[in-house]
Amino acid sequence: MFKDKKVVFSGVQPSGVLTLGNYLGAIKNFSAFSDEYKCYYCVVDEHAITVRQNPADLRRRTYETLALYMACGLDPAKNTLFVQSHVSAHAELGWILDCYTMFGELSRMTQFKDKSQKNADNINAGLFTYPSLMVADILLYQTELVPIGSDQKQHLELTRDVAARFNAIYGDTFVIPEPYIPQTTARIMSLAEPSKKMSKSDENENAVVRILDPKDTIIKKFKRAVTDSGCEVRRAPDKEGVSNLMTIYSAFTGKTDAEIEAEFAGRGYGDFKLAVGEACADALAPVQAEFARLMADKAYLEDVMANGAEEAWRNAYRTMSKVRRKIGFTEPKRR
Ligand code: AQP
Repeated sequence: MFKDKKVVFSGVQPSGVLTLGNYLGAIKNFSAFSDEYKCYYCVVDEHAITVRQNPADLRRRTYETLALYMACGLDPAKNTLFVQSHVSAHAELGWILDCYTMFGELSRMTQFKDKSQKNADNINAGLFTYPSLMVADILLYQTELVPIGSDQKQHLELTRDVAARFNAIYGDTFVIPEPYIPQTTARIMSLAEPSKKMSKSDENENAVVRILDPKDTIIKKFKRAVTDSGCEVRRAPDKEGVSNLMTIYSAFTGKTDAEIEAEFAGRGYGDFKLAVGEACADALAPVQAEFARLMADKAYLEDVMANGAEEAWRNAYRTMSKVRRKIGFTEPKRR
């Protein structure tokens, strides 16, 4: 389809201020693909409304998420940056693929189970069929590679199953995508409950470091991070909190576990937590500065959105025409 370059697609929901998990597990890795692949990075606002959103907040966060993409190094000249609801083919293919996704498959999705528990008063049909919209997001662009955190692995497996099912019925239609999951930062854990993943919608602010938190807030949150009753900085299955902090420290400094253990031998958790907080805040400072610059220029963000949507449409349209023809939809006569 896109003869010259293979395709990368990924998305982030504008459902809150992005976290260190979103950054280290996904966005930070996106720009590595820009030279070699044709990259689509989407702000998935249609996914965000599976949980009730305040409209003004959703609108603002959509701009913010786009600005954060760029502040994290994504050049709109090299990557297609766009908003999901600006390309209605996502919803259209989503509906079609709902009809090729089984109730049993969706019932097994752990994210649906988790989010239904968290939103017991709003277990809507969209929350249930969210994964088949994600399937459509990916297949629409004939994607080869999807950079994601490990929490999205199950949805990617479903994408592969649905694509293979559709191809088996109608002949080759969709490329079957592969996940790209970072080795060490695939699952950044909550600072308050290190057995749970860090989530942007967590109600406990101390559990979550946000990309836009000021330096003193970041340091305060790391100082409060739950560790254990010991004092040894060492990665171990029974030291989830410390292991999570080591992962974060290593991601920002490039140091190995052995180097980190040697650096903090005999120094206790206080020094270690402060060092993690400083490394994190210092690494995020340039991202925050660039974000502020971009957010001050809304007209530019709107141009990026418009260009991205146009480019995405051009390629989505080719897949949609093929799918419509294969399943037997008629085309309206153009007048
Ligand atoms: N804790 C995490 N560690 C590593 N990667 C993570 N991602 C999310 N949390 C972590 C990755 O970030 C990308 C965008 O995620 P999303 O916005 O689609 O939503 P999510 O996975 O549901 O993330 P959140 O933060 O938990 O959002 P809410 O609270 O709104 O549900 C994905 O690639 C994801 O893997």
